[in-house]
Amino acid sequence: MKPFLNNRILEALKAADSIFLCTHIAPDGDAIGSLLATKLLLEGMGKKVTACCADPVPKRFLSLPGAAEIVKPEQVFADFDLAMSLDAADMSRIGACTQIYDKAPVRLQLDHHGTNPAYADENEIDSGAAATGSIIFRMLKALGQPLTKDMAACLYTAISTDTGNFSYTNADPEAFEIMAELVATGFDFGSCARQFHLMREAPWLGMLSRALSRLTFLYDGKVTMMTVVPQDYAEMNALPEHSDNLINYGMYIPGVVLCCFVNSQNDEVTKVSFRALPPYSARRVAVRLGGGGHEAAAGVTLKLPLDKAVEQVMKSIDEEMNSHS
Ligand SMILES: [Mn+2]
Repeated sequence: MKPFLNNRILEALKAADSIFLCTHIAPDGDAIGSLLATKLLLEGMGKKVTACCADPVPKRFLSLPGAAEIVKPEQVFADFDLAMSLDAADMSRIGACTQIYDKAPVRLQLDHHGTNPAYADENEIDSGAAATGSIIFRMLKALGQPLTKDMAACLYTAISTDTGNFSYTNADPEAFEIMAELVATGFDFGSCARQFHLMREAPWLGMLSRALSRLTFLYDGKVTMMTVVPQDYAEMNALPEHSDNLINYGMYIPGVVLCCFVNSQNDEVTKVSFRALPPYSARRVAVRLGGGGHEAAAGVTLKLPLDKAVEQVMKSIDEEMNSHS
């Protein structure tokens, strides 16, 4: 287990009474799991905690302990002694939580994105951590707090989703060490695993069928591209969360080293995600377009219509493929 390094964060948390917690927009399992685990941890220390996310909590995470208490920024009127953001690679990623976060007298953050500019007053950023959930586990140990079943369910959600159910290379020894302690609490591992890693809602499968129907191979089968458009969401009764992880199917094909998922939002905005295998870098492809992320997984939101976005994306992919040919 790696140590928690920034003691000033621990001291600030101990000294605070009211705490504002927030996480990134379009929240994933690490975002919601980290938010709820930290909420439970700090409540266990007698703190008054408000957990906030600017975007709705995806339905599949609503069964997690405390998920119903996550509020929207527009529901928050109180002032706080301290604000902490979790898993947000830069401050714009917390969306409308920024106003509340920024006016707190002490601003902290925990994150594991290598591109994080350390925007808080006190930062604990470890790009070597499998998930922000791993850093929260270190913090729990450093604070000497007990690990409860409810916290275990939340941290399992955080770490297992960010490691692709322990199948990505970021699933390091620490992730498995933490996992052993989580399972030892007796939390309902079986139903959490089934819920987060096996079950799929019908609209998600509908979106998958649309994405696969448009899968194209580029660069002699080394690159794949998939596209979904607003009409797909409407026809499949799908929410934004129903395109989560569809991109991975582009990487499940032997020989593919880089894949791209183009998610058209409307005539003006196109979200694009990337996955890559070394030596190719999803982060480099995204950063050239103004986005960010990890070597293996990254993304960008382009203020461009679909066709113009694809043009830009192709240029960045071309640069990446030519740099290693
Ligand atoms: Mn994460």
